[in-house]
Amino acid sequence: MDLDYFFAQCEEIRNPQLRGKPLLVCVYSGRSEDSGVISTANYEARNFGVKSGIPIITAKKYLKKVPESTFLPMDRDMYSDMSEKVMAIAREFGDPFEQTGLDECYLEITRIVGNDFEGSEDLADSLKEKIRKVVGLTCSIGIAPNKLLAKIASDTCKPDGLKLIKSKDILGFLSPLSIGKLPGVGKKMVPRMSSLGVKKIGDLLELDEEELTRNFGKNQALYFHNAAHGIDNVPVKERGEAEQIGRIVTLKEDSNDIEFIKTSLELISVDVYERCQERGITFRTLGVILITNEIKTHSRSRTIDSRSNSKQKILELGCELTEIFLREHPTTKLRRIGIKLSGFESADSQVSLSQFMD
Ligand code: TTP
Ligand code: MG
Repeated sequence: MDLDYFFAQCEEIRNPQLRGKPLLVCVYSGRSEDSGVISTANYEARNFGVKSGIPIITAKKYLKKVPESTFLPMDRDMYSDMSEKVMAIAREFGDPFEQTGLDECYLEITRIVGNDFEGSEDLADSLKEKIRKVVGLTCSIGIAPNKLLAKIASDTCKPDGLKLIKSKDILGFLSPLSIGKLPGVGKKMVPRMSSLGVKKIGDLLELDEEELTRNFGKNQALYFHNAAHGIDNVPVKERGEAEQIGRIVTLKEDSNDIEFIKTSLELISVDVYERCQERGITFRTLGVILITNEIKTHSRSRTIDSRSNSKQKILELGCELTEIFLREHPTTKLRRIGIKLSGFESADSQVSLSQFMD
């Protein structure tokens, strides 16, 4: 998931009058009035050739004939705030979840939708819709068998796009793309690739490993060779304290009967509880993931006042959130259900804190 023209879109949300005309977020260096570079620009400005990284003076030249263009200084605090809200939503949709920048993250959804991509587009649509409704931002999502392909897919469907690449379509999708679309092939690398006859990603398939190694060294050669084949085995990894523990199961049959669903929730509660126990941690936030018989994915979460690691508490909260959802959707039946814990702290630190307070 990658947010569209992120900093500029944040500014459009703060001041909707800026929509529909070129808007540029600038990093002013302060040396003279217009010295500095463009951080990002909305699509209206991009239509005039404006790109991240070009001098502000150049952008002004491109937009000479568009006096209604707006140039704004960066407001990183606001963008970080928006980013946090988006990521709090996104992490409910993947397990594991990995944030890799202010405006991008990866979600492992295999355990949620299964191996066959069934329901993956609905899941992505729900995520897009929730981010748009709650925060107001549009984003683009690529769904693929690995992170490399998902990233390229999201880049090719911008803005407000959704692109699914199934295993059988990998080479057909990758080969015609220009080589610059491959992560790691920057401005300097493009002419080097070109001198080897590589203009498209597919052209890489024509070079043998020896030739690649001679030109790029062993590590990069291996990366290019694999990437051109759509191979990437780097897993989605939780980062730092943002880790979460979760488990999703399929109900024996589709149901909206809380007593029936509770038997599955009991099973999951024990599992996540034991994993917390093993690691000696307590949680503050519990979320449920609810996948309906129409393969629509919903999530609900609750942050509790005091930390917990009680089996009873997990089950209780899980049931409560599920019941609230079922009341809101009286005709919906659930097919799969999951629980996710986050906001961890080690149980030890709590003990020592309470001792200290005594
Ligand atoms: P990107 O996701 O690369 O760009 P974007 O979100 O503006 O546009 P797109 O719709 O193509 O995704 O980067 C995210 C933010 O990082 C961007 O809004 C501003 C900042 N940024 C810079 O400050 N300088 C840069 O050169 C780039 C590429 C991004
Ligand atoms: Mg972006």
